[in-house]
Amino acid sequence: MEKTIAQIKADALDALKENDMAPQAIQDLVVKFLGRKGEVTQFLRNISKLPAAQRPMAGKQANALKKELSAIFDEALDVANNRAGQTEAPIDVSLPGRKKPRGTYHPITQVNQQICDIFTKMGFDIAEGPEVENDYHNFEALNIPKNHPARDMQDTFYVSDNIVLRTHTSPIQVRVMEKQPPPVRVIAPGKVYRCDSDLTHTPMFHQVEGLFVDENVSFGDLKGVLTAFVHQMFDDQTSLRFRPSFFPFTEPSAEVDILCVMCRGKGCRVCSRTGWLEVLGSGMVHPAVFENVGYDTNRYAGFAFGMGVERIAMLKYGIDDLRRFFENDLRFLNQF
Ligand code: 2NL
Repeated sequence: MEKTIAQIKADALDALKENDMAPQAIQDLVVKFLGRKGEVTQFLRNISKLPAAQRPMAGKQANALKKELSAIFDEALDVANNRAGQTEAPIDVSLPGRKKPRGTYHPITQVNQQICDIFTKMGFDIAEGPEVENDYHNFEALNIPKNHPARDMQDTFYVSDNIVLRTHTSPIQVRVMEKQPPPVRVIAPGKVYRCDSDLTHTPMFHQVEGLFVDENVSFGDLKGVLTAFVHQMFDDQTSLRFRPSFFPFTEPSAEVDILCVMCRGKGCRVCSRTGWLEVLGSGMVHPAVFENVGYDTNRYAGFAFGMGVERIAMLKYGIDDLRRFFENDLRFLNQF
């Protein structure tokens, strides 16, 4: 036998001393010492040739060395592999960072937010309520009679006999009035549902309604608040027109038009040659509605209004196709 266990160990550690050994060079050492024909393996094989008295001790030492070297080589391999990984893909800290694409709020969310901001700055609170509503809060309390076309299956999604998907956000305001006495200044934003789907209608759309109730509230207050709203939403030069209309829940009622943002009143395709665009509906709250919520109609008066968020967004941004809002095409959405 040429080498002792101590010599084999010294040789192995010597061989590993070289700094920055490549993983492959360490693998070669594993083979050289621990492989099938490696030095430690050979030593174990030759033990039978030793005098019987030396065999147990030599076997013990050789097996211990095998274990020890295997741990040392493993550790060295780990270190070398890590170093190799780093040199293959070094991080250049002087390069600018890679930009992550940034999301934006959906234009309907943005316009809804702008509408809410304008009214909260005027002192209105924001109220919310259920999208699945009962017949009473969606229709009855609002003076919409049993035979009104809005109640038809054609126009309203019925969940059951007297449960519907709300067709407007007015029921939110009815619930506010049931809970608190005047003064009331709230706006009610939210999703509403109508059984209707074509070029200009989607089964779900967004509405913001508003309600102002106090002593001595007049149609002049309605005009002032809605004029301030339009001037902030569009621009402060925008002309408005209050046109007589009808809603079961207001009397008198008025629709608010603005001078066409496209042709400035000359008449074009967008305003159907009228020079005016309808932006919202409004009116003085009908006494029947106040009676339903227990408000004293001799003491209190109020105005209310309602608008479609999609419609406001289309007019503000000059979008001619309602379906753009629902297609989730990022080329469209990223423009806002
Ligand atoms: C429209 C018209 C309107 C109201 C909504 C309302 C609510 C209560 C009482 C009375 Cl609680 N009125 N809301 C009033 C007038 C018009 O909306 O064209 N919306 C898109």
